[in-house]
Amino acid sequence: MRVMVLGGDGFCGWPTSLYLSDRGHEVTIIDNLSRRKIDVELEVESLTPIRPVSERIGVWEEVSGHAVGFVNLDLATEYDRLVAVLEKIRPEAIVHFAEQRAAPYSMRNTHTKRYTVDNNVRATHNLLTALVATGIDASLVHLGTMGVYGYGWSGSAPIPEGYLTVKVPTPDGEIEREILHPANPGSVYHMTKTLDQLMFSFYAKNDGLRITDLHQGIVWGTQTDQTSRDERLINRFDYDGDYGTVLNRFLMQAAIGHPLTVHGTGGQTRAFIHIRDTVRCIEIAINNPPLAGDKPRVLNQMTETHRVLDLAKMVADVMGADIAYLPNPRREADENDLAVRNDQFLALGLKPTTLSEGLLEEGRLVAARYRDRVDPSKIVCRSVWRAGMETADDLVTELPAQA
Ligand code: NAD
Ligand code: USQ
Repeated sequence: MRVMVLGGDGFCGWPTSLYLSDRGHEVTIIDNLSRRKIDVELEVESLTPIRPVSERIGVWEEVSGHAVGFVNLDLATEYDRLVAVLEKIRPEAIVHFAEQRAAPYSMRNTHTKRYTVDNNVRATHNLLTALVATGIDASLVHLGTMGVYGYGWSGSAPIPEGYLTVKVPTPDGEIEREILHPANPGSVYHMTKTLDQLMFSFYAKNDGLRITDLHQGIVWGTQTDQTSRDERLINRFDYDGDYGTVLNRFLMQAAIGHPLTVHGTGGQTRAFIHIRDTVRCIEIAINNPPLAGDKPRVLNQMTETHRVLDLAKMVADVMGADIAYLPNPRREADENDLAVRNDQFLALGLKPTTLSEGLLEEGRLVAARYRDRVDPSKIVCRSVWRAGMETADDLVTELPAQA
């Protein structure tokens, strides 16, 4: 298939591009490199030394024999170029990762709130209108988030895949309707994903676009079979307080001898998926598109749920770290239950990679190898959900000596 990977230079997009390329798909990456620019703005770098995009694409061709295309294009602001690229490539599938994806960054200040909405909503809408305008019948696979549902809204009832069947009282008795699960975002970033869902719903209904929305949990891990073929293909690993996600942060913290930064009591339960499963799920999704006229297909892309404190304890046990309980910079429940259905991916053949000591060890090795690249002043999360909320001071000021 000819596949366009929007956001293909990012943490999920890069390994997905290589995986699809390895599987024989003709891949073109579209990316405006905004994520790399945000690193410059935040004065932080990926823990792993990612190479410039043209170099990593060149190395991939060298080691695999497969060419991957690249177009530097801003989906949110360069609509005419987007149309021209779509007309040139005429993709059969489009994978859309290209959004500002950090909840803390989206809450950092007024500018980042506005940027996140402007970037994400316009990027998605430009893509949808460009598909309609060009008449290109590509199936669209979008990366959404488990966070559109909120966490624990339905108590112990498992979160369904996108839609909820409700009973509507009418003068003639109750009727049943299937509705999008109520949106319950916990950050400006998560809010943009709920807005995406409405746009998908409209364009599927009005224009017959074929859309799959993958409600993905927190991705952890770093490398895939493809990115580990050459050090210059290494995937990014975010560890800082805005972009680092919880399990990868704990692995990095344990590897450098930093206490594990649990927010509040650590009673938050979240859904997780390993990066190796992310790339497989994307291929499953592009191979199983909905039909024109169908409502967007929603799949929960996660394999397991864990409480933050349980993860911290597991990492502390395996790797020998202390746990620090820090003031939570987010407005979120101290504790929540979370049960999630993921029947569709399982039925389509996903064999879940679940948390294991082996994979934690892989994370530790990556983190230990590049520990000298860590800036300890970037570890504590300081983007607060409301002005005046308390945050912790740095827990260490210098990189602890190697154990
Ligand atoms: P990332 O920031 O590493 O990658 C996103 C890529 O999109 C970056 O390379 C960035 O430069 C590009 N991009 C952003 N805006 C763009 C625009 N306007 N035009 C062109 N390119 C643009 O993020 P990620 O972790 O790879 O996440 C990818 C997608 O998956 C996101 O949409 C995110 O919401 C979703 N997701 C991620 C996770 C996770 O844990 N990382 C979990 C669930 C869902
Ligand atoms: N947390 C800690 N300590 C830390 C970092 C985080 O206790 O050092 C806690 C947070 O308070 C939160 C939980 O861990 O309760 C998860 O935080 P996170 O930063 O790992 O994940 P989140 O902000 O939810 O965002 C990530 C991705 C986002 C994706 C989302 C999927 O950045 O793109 O949409 O995971 S989900 O969480 O399922 O909605």
